[in-house]
Amino acid sequence: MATSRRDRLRFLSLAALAGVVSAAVFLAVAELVALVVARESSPILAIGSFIIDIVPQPFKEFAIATFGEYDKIALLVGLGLAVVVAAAITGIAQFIRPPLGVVLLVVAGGLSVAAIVTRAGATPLASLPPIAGTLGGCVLLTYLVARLRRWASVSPDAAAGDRGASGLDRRSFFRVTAIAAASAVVVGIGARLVNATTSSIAGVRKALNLPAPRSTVVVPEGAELDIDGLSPLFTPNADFYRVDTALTVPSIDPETWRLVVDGMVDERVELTFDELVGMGLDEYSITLTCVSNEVGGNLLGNAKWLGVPVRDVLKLAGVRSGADMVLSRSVDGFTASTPITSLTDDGIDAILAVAMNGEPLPLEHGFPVRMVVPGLYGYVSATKWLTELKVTTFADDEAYWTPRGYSAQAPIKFSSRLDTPRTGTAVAAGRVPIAGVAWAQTVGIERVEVSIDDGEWQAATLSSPVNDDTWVQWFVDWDAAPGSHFITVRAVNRNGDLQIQERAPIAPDGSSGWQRTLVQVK
Ligand SMILES: Nc1nc2c(c(=O)[nH]1)N[C@H]1C(S)=C(S)[C@@H](COP(=O)(O)O)O[C@H]1N2
Ligand SMILES: [Mo]
Repeated sequence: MATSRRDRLRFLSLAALAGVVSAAVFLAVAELVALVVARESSPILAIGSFIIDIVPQPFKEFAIATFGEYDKIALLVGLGLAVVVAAAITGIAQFIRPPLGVVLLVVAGGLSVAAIVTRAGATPLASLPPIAGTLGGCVLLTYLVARLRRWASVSPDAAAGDRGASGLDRRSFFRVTAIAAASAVVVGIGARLVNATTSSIAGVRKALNLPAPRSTVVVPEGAELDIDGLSPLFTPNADFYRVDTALTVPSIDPETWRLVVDGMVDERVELTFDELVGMGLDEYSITLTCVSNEVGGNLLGNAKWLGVPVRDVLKLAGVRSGADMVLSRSVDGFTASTPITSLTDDGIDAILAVAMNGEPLPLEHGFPVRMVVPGLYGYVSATKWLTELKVTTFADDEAYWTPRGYSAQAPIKFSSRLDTPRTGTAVAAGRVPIAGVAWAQTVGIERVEVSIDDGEWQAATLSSPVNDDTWVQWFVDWDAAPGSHFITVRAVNRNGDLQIQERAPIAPDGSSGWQRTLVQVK
């Protein structure tokens, strides 16, 4: 074995390199095999999804709060770094004590098989890619580290000699490492790209022709105020918040999409996309809200949705008595538990939506079909990439977030938000509009009130409401004097209830409290 510390360090680094290249081969082989036998089971994505499902709730909230929209990219980067470090350790282990590295690689392979086959909708074939990857990685690791060890034992002064047995081992180590690394990169990236482009649903979505709607949303005069910094009445799709557990956006072809209605029904029903939209499309304006929205937060938006009432679809199947919940399921396994009354009540526009603000649903917002239910937080109602409606009971079934610290039922706590002026951007003294939005889906907003520096509550002017399911905009004209000021806002709904003042965290059923904002006036 190499004796000098420098030599030892050199060989350990090369062993780490062998480990990293073997891991790259593992992933490339797995991606290649996945391309042939199981498109949806890319090991790295499956492991990422597995991690999303098992990480504790506070950590997930931290990730969303810290990285926002980029939480999944952050996860992938973190995962990538962890894989590199683990792979380097595997190489070193194999060098110091063979076959320890191979054992570690087999354990990693076993864990990926477990992560993949436990995914919702995984086929038995899905275990092939990580098994093939493990085999490829093990063969390469064994070969490379064997060369390295021979080279190290024959020639303590490793780098010097290019002749004899050690020179041979040295050359074959580098040659095989380089070839393996290059092919892993080419094959791995190639397979991923082919997989991504051949399943390109973006093009299908673009070409999709929806039947003309029977009705469109009527926007009354004065529904939209023209104030700088105020949220637009309809949130553009590109700006619409996105919250889901999907690491990669599911690609679903409307041609092969089916909606199954089963469970406590008279007759199981299966609908194609054409059958669903053939039932007749109407347009609805509904404000969607996430339970993770903090007081003053951005996790809500308003859109015009084109869809079919859920009650019409349930009628086709016939709901049996005793059912009190519909468990809606996404193709990726996510589920939401919605009280059946919210879906069958003639006065509530719960819909299966196929379009958002005049275009087919964007892929990230649930293409081709999602649920939208006025008055309920998204996690208990707004299932994207919808595939099944199971009529059931709260006693018998549980949705994705229920065992993860959130209530099985969660009506939206009505609330108000200040959009402008903002904390941190000083405004000039004089006439300053204070403006924002307020929402009380299914009930409607009666009044919004503003208090400056804890003084008298003054009524804000409201925009003309589109309907009770849509937020309203509000504003107050303020004669701002230089200095710092506190602005507090609260709403009253059409039942005459005052917005809850007491602060509550987002778990288990949504935040509450009046937003109080500090603004600087120059
Ligand atoms: N398939 C699926 N649907 C889902 C979710 C999810 O994680 N997976 N998240 C829900 C939550 S928590 C919210 S708030 C809304 C958000 O919808 P959006 O991303 O279109 O704004 O989708 C809901 N539908
Ligand atoms: Mo949510």
